[in-house]
Amino acid sequence: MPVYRFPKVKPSEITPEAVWQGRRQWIKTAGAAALTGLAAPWAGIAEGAGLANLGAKRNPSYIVMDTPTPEKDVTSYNNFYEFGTDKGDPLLYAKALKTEPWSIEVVGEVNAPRKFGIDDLLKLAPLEERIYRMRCVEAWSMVIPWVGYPLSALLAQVQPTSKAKFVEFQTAMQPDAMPGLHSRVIDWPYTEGLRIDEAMHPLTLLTLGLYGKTLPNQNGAPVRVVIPWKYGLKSAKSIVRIRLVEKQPVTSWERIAPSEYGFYGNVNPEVDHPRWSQGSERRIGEGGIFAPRRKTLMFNGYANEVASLYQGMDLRKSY
Ligand SMILES: Nc1nc2c(c(=O)[nH]1)N[C@H]1C(S)=C(S)[C@@H](COP(=O)(O)O)O[C@H]1N2
Ligand SMILES: [Mo]
Repeated sequence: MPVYRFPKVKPSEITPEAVWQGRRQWIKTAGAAALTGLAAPWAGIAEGAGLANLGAKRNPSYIVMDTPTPEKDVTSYNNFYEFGTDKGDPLLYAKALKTEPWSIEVVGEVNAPRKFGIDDLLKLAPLEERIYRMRCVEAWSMVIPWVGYPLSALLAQVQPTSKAKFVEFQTAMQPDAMPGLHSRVIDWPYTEGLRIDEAMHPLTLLTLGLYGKTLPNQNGAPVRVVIPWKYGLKSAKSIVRIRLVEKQPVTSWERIAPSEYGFYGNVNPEVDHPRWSQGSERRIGEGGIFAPRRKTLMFNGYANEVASLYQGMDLRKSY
């Protein structure tokens, strides 16, 4: 059985506190697992076969020790409204998404606007595997081994100007492949945004794969972002255009329901959605509706890393 290797430096030197605590928890779990003969959370996918596929190296500084959600659930329980609003629709219909050729155009307040093909993106920075906790605004969560690198590596290539205060993501519109575009559930294209410091934060991942393989279409192939301290809706799938702008962009969700979805979308158990509580969540893959709910953590458990970004802000107003 392949074994998870700890870094040579003391993890407490390089690892955010929460992750480190999680790792100690994991060591206990692994020890207990060895005694009882049960598999440790990681045993099944540590250095798994898929890893070789994209050639990603696991980054031990960005791993949570929760048991990863089974790949089958990650790829069959999805929100991707372009393909329908049922959780099973993206798996059924996203096959029709045409992912080749593909490029992301990066424009706006930048000195070097550029179009990046997928081959450019795959070479732009070393691919890392990171295991992130993900939390949907609908109060369910998953733990997903993503493959990608910090979005900051892409943004550095285009040299943002001093006026670049926000980043806007626009996602693909393929009317022939996307039945959802024919009903106006949201104002297409699906548009999301981040403040520039959020976009440059090392946790914000330009994502090209999961479970070691290229992204399945239903998870936002061929390229998406992942922002683990925010509700899932911020993590735009199948991105075709990134615009750096001076003014705060209006996101698709804000436009449909401004009282329910603000620009920030930070996971916050203290600020409920107007129609339901955000205090707890159901972890997908954990025994369905009978499994005990988990308490939702501030910033989805990434407070040590990101709370400083919001110092002095009223998080009830900036939801
Ligand atoms: N283009 C696009 N991106 C999207 C969505 C969408 O409907 N369209 N749904 C969002 C929501 S609500 C969630 S929870 C996550 C789900 O990502 P996953 O299916 O990979 O878990 O994608 C986000 N990105
Ligand atoms: Mo979501």
